[in-house]
Amino acid sequence: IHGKTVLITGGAGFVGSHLADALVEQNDVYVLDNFSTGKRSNLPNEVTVIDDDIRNANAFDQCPPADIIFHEAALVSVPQSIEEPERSNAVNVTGTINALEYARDVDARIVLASSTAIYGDAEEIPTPESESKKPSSPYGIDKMCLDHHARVYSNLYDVEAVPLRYFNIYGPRQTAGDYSGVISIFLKQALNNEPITVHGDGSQTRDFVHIDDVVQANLKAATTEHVGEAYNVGTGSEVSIRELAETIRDVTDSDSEIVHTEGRTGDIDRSLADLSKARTGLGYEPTLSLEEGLKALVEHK
Ligand code: UD2
Repeated sequence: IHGKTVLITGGAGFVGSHLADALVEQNDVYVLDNFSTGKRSNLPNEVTVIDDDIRNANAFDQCPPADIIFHEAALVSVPQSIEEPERSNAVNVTGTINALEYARDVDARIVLASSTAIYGDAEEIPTPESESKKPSSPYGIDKMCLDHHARVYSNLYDVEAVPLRYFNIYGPRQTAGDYSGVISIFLKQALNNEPITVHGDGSQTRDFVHIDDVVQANLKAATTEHVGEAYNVGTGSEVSIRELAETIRDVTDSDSEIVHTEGRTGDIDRSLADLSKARTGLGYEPTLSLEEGLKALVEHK
């Protein structure tokens, strides 16, 4: 993509700021972020920042008509959505409708951050996009709404919407807090020689995809002819959380012990992407295995 006006919601966050990096040299990039979790230090200097909230529809009017929108702003934590379902709905659903309305107003393409959480405990593994949607958390319900709204906006209003169903993303700038992704938490624990906290027996699996591959999928979704369709973005490999804890302890040479805490409610048991549709519809191909991605991440620290 070059010579475009690009709006990134959540552009100061983990995924959004990597997209900003990839786009800023050849495009006019606007970032809409309320800095609730995003950081200014994540952003390249050349972007224009709109410090506002996606729940406020007027926030979008501060951006000149965009050609492409990447809608990454979200409340990303499953446990937080269980504690604050109303807030999760406001940010993840109302905020998405505002983004879609803006796309409709200015006739922009919109790529949206959907999630594999919409499948809940899937019957088919690896899971194709046609899997039934039985989310097991408010977060999953909200992302299911995002995914359906994108399809319906495409059908009803000809908005070129492309939801990407992210599996578990990791990489630099993912912060380690109570509501963060497990890899950032385990890495912090391992590097500090603190106990690594596996929830439950650790047999639950995830398909961990490196941020560079997520950026690749977004750039392809920005130009694909196959719009109004959702695509899985993962690697097609799964690892158990127990195994992940051991691998992270190894790659960091840590003395941490691995402890098991109570299982998390609303937690999904197995998660693994079928990438057939992403390969044909987007030309997406993951480039980093978990081992490679983890090594790069540890070297980066
Ligand atoms: C992640 C994303 C979510 C969504 C989804 C798609 C985050 C914060 N959440 O949800 O936005 O896209 O992936 O699959 O990025 N765990 C531990 N110990 C810990 C923390 C977590 O064992 O200290 C376990 C947890 O119980 C779960 C797994 O690790 O089984 C992954 O948890 P998570 O919160 O990183 O991600 P998930 O899959 O709930």
